[in-house]
Amino acid sequence: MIFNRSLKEYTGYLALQTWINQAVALCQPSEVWLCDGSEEENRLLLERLVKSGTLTPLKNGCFLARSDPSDVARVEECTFIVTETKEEAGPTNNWMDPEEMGAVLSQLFRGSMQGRTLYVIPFCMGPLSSPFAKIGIQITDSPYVVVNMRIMTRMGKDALSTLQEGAFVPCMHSVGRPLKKGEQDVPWPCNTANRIIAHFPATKAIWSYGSGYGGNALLGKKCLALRIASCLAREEGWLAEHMLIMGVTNPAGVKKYFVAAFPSACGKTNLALLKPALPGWKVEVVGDDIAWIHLGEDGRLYAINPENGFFGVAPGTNWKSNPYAMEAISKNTLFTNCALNDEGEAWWEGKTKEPPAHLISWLGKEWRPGGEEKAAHPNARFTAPLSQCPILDPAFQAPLGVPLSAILFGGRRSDLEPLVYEANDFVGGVLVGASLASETTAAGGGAVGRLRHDPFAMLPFLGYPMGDYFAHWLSFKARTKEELLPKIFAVNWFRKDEKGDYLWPGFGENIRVLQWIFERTEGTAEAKEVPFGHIPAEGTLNTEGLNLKEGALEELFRVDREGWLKKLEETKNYFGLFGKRCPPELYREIERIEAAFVRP
Ligand code: SAT
Ligand code: MN
Repeated sequence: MIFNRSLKEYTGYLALQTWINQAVALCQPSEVWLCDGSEEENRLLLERLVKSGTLTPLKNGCFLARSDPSDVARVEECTFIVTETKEEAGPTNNWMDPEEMGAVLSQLFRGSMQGRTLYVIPFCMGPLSSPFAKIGIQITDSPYVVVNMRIMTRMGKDALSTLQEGAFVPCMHSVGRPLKKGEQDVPWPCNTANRIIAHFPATKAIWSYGSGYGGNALLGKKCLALRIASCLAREEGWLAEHMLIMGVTNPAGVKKYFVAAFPSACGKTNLALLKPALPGWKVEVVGDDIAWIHLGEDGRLYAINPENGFFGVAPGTNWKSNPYAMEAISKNTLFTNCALNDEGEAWWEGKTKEPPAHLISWLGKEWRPGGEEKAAHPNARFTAPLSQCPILDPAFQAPLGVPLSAILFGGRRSDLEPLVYEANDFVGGVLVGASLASETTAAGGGAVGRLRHDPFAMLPFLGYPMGDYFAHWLSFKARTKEELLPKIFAVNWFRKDEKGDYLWPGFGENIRVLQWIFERTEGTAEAKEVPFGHIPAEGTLNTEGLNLKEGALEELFRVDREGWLKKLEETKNYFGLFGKRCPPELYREIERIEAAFVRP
């Protein structure tokens, strides 16, 4: 079985050739295409995709794809970690035994590419010259995947030439819809009844079947750069995180880098591309979704962005909420499941104040305002190169990454969680990450708006047991001096009043919160001690010129003792799921906070 080999066998060109031969024998495609990543190749593939009806050309070198209505998001219930024992996958992952999964996959992949082209995509996650970069080779029968991977990763000849004798992560993907001789293809082939996204931590292999959408199909992203990378990171002593990376420069010209973890579709792209509402402040982006974090020789943490593009949520993006994203997606961008306006542009809810009088919806249907149906799918996406972003950080290719001053954890919480607080210390910060909970969004494929635990925003993306992951985070404390580690903060832009209105304006005004965080890392901003950490001392959060509703600020920082004690109790219950693997330090930290609440 080719998915049960050890990683050593996936090393260098010879192994690549062998693997391709095996894939060809298994999937039986009618053609094999080794991707070089060139302009010319991209043009040919885009032409193919327009001809097959997958893509509609738009203005400025953009294209629109409409997926099958049943294939619109990651499918967490079909995502598996395949290990010898269920214990090794941990209680938060779907598990299957390697032999059983091997049998399922051999059957599904046998002949799965008949009548199609098998594309071989060499890609590099991370800057090509970075010692932390990882090479992946994706085999796919979806040309839509190829043109997306070309934007999202460093793809083609250059990635292949760095392979030489090095190891690669083998990523097998098929949409699972073989074509009979003469059979007409559909615009979005998929096989949603049989979707499986399988990860093999022991061999670092990825096998994905049946879906052509996003993280299910662009295997460099969540599959390699998070699930498999989290396993590599645990073995090699670093962190693979669901975090944006941003540079923040204050009016005095001092620059610091922050990373921030939020669950999918909670505004990471908006924060990473923030246009500060305060004069003199500057934000630059290194990445908007994933950070690979290593301990530097100087004892500080450094982050690289393994990706090369944005795969961002379109709905809600507009010239006011995110002008830099709008600029980045103004050309050479692939839109998926957006609507089409009469001018030949992509449209989505929130792009303009009023919807156009006429659109073709993401379902390909005539659409006029006033109806029930949305014009764009809530998880509609844009795929755009980082290089088109006007505020791309000059250090985004830095091989060793950028030094971190702060780590932010945030979720979508309408109550309890204050606008911002600083954790007590590093262990307290790890507790903030571990106890993160957020209201669910359309990105995960399940019900929307339900509060669920999402530790470190990694619940769908961790390749091994959660308790071990908490311990891995804590291990950094012993590996360096605590004062060299980034300070850890919790943020929440989503607090609502009893009428359901947001208490905080968010977007560009979030720079005010970043300013306080920035000044805390410099040791200049004052804070008030509360049981779970530090909130801004009165008057230290810059609210000048901000028209907050009366009482909003008090409410944003109100310490709800009962609510917190309940949350802590509930967090202990949740941690119980991880049994002995959950580090005792986290329970001790909870007890410390509880005791501080009880003290008069
Ligand atoms: O996983 S995707 O890449 O489709 C998007 C997300 O959930 O963050
Ligand atoms: Mn994400």
